[in-house]
Amino acid sequence: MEDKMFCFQCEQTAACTACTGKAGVCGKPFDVAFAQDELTGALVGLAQTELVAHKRTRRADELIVNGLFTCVTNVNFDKKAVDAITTQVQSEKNRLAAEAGISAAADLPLGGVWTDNEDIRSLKSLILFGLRGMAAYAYHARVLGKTDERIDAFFVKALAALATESSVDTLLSLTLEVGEVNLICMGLLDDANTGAYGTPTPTEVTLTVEPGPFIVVSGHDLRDLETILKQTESKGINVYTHGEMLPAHGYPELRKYPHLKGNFGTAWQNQQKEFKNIPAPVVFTTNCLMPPRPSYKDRIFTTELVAFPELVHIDEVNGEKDFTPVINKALELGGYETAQEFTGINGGHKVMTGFSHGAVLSIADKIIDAVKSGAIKHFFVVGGCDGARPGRNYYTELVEQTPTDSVILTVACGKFRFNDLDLGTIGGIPRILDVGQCNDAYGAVQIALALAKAFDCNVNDLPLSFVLSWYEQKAVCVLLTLLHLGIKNIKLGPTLPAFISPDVLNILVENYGIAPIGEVSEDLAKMLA
Ligand code: SF4
Ligand code: SF3
Repeated sequence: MEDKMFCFQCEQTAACTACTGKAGVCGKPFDVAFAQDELTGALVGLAQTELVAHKRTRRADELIVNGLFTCVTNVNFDKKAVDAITTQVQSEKNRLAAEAGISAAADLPLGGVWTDNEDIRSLKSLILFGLRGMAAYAYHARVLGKTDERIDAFFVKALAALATESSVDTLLSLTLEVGEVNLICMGLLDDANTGAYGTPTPTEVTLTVEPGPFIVVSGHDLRDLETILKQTESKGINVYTHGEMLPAHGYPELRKYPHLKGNFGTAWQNQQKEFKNIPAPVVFTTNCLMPPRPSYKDRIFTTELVAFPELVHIDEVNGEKDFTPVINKALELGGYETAQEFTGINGGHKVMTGFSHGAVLSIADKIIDAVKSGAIKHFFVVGGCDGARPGRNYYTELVEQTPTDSVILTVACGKFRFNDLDLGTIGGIPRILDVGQCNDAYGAVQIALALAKAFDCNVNDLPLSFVLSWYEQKAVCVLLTLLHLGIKNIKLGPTLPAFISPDVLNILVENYGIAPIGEVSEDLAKMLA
């Protein structure tokens, strides 16, 4: 095996080009990168075999979702865990081929995609990374019992196209189809989450941690949080959300647990600092896990597809998960002796969440009146991932400088840059509305579409600007959804993806007016013009 990896799927990629050394900037070692390429190649082989056999199986659907999600940035650093999925994928492929009496398609050597003509490579990367992001959403919906035939069939079609398709036009339309199907997928997850836990409503969340044992739960998986809340009931253990789990506080069926107390820490890239010597266990239910430092390595637990060598992984056995090792760790560490008044990035002691599309649309009349009276003159959607690059201060500065007659809708973990700011209210409507996790971009889209309907215009004619921050592949599929919806003039930062070739970028600029973020005051002036 070569000892040089190739990975350029996230914003953090080395020199804004590609991670090509013995480990990625994220800490992923080259052998894991190779294992992920092999897994992806195996998924392509499975998809091609399914197409030839004219047959999909439940097992194959599940393996495709798991395999794609496993390769998302900051999810799985464990070669053994990745290889185990590859073996399952190959054996399902061979089983299916034998059953259908055909020969199984060969696994795709992914190296060929990375060295293809730059436009083909760019479009195939957009498709593959978009699929990986979408698979994360499909996974969370699936654990709550929701699947959709259109999504599972599309995974097969798009994966197979990575091996068979070489026309730029066809790949371009497939890229937009990723966005179209991802809209269905985010809608499915919205249904799954609200079906299980109710419609989120505005909720204030404290950043203070009370004395005594506690557990921190990070990631996107609400069912894991619910299981932990149930298993810690009456045990004198408090539970705090972290990162993308913050919006969980908005859901009535999760908020009802009195020991779901507040939120610990900020966005993922601060975890190595914020978890230093933390007197409590932390459970990672999805991305974004960073290689744990020695001062807290013994208290990090993973579950679902998240894995890191030597960490305890909580498995599902017969549909049940037992978080006893986490509970015992919480009791052993004991938490803080006195209440700790933590703050957000800007010094705020609390944040608000729960402004789901259901909650916002329930006050649609109030919002429409505020627009008609001129009290609200502009909406911004400032959403997406957070990350370590200093250029991300742009998002804080932008939000701080937005005019007082504007409202900011936000989703995903980029909000931690500004969600503790007190920007006041307009006629009782807070100026910062946290719609939820990155998948709740679905909700932001529903709000935008409802406003367009109320004003009898197109979303692009609304006084509404999209300013996105990206880091990993879920942001890629959300961006593709916005493009599929025809949303124009999106600003994207902090840097443009390394996998977008100049020609593909030109297409995006010409057709959608997509532009990199620039200087805050200039960008604001343009958006408000
Ligand atoms: Fe590099 Fe990002 Fe790939 Fe990690 S996921 S290896 S940081 S490009
Ligand atoms: Fe953040 Fe990882 Fe992307 Fe769900 S948690 S948005 S970076």
